[in-house]
Amino acid sequence: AQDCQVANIQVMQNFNKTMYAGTWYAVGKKDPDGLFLLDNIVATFSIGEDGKMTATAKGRVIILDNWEMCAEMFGTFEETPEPAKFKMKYWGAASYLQSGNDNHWVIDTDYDNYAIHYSCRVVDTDGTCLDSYSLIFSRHPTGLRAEDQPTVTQKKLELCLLGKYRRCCDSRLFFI
Ligand code: AZE
Repeated sequence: AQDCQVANIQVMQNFNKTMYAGTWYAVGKKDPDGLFLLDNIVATFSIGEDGKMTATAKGRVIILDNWEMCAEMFGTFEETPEPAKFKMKYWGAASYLQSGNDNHWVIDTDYDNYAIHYSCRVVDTDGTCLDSYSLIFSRHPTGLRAEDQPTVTQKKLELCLLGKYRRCCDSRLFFI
């Protein structure tokens, strides 16, 4: 059953950041309030010699109402006692892009095909999330494998976000 309490959200057990490293293509997303990456989102995670995870993300954004561009973003991750829960500090290559600190939780992944990311920015007084964003990642720019769809749907339900995602990212544009 879903109680939609942020504190009760199950994350990936025994998360292995080395296996998570590499490129992920967003094939679905639930937006936060305000500005966010629109589509064509590709994220690449790396593990440094110090063992710390970092990431770059690219995506289309529209800023200043009608200026469309490809945002190049960077993130560094701070570990927490739970291996799949990170604190992400992020910023843009250009100063007019967004910067901030977000939670970065890996809800589920098989490392080779799909990953479900979740970030709650604001927890409501009742313990549910007031402002969240979530990305469904695939290792394949063409989308999720049919066999991974049921798992992803189940996790969307557990995040209380079923029906709130939209498909994103014309995969052809990844290669431009
Ligand atoms: C994420 C993948 C890991 C690295 C980063 C990510 C988040 C990026 C943003 C970007 C927002 C940009 C905006 C620009 C105008 C989770 C995709 C950095 C939150 C709104």
